[in-house]
Amino acid sequence: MNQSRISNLRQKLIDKGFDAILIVKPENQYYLCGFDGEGFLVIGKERNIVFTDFRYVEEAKSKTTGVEIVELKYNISPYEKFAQELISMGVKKIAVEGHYLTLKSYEEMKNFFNGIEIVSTENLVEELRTVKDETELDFIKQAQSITDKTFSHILGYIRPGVSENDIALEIEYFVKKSGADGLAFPTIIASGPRSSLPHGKPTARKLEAGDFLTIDFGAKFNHYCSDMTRTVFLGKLDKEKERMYNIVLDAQKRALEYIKAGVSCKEVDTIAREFIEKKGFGKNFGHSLGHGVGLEVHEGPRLSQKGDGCLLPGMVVTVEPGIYVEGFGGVRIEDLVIVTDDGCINLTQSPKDIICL
Ligand SMILES: [Mn+2]
Repeated sequence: MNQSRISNLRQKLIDKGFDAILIVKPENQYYLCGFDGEGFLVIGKERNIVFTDFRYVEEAKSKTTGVEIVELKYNISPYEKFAQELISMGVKKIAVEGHYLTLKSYEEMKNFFNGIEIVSTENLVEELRTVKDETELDFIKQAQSITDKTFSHILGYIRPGVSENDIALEIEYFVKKSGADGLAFPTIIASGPRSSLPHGKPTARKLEAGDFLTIDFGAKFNHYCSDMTRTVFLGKLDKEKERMYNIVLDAQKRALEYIKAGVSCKEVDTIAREFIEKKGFGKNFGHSLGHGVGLEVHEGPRLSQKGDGCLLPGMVVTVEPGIYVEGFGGVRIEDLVIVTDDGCINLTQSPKDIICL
């Protein structure tokens, strides 16, 4: 499996005229060879090497496939070591991850890479990662299933007087107890007037009757993330809040119905956005409709007005319209779906009809 990932990347390198690529981004290293320590990965035309130090050598040997392990010693710059290997591999032109390599590393690299041309590239591995294979889909499904289980648990915990921090803590405990590696990202909890903050961090605020409560969280299972948002209501629902909720839900349903392989990423965003605009809340939906999810909670493709390209079967994306009214409250509903040839498979099982607690 990793071998086909490496050979897909190699083909891209050959097409672009590179002899090798230096991978520094951890998720890309893990994706290509299973290495999850600290180090560097070089993919060449014939050899692939993980460079790491004593702390990770043993683990790297047992966990990786398709790569040699070279130990980095403290008395030599890693870039000097790479240069020695690259020269022996006959590398003349190497790609680096320009969106991830620091300027300091680049300066150091230049000192040792005499006669090797260094070219900045972006997202070569991330592009491969947008389409998931069966193993990846299975891990994402399990991550989302833990997320759904946690949501149903947390509904029994939410009541006036409980703080946002309490809820966040209970979510994290339950997610880990359920077999996840941990959270996919720090949980977003925004209640009452704070629910108009699209990415509100939990605070000591205690819930009150009449609050909207937005909970956005996910689990990580075997390195793969899930992502879900639900907005619930405390007490007797008022008409304006119910109307807001139903507009968001309708916008999401429209986008979900539209999704299938071949449609443009930008169009999916437009479907939801135009609906919300028509209902008078255009300026209150200030973020994009969705994003890819995998080893990172935010990855390609982007479902936004800036998104380019089309959806492909096996992509995993969120669909998460929202309306946020300053000082009043906000609603977001987010599901996670797998794109298929004729539609999508919704992995999110948690209920979406308005929940009043
Ligand atoms: Mn999301």
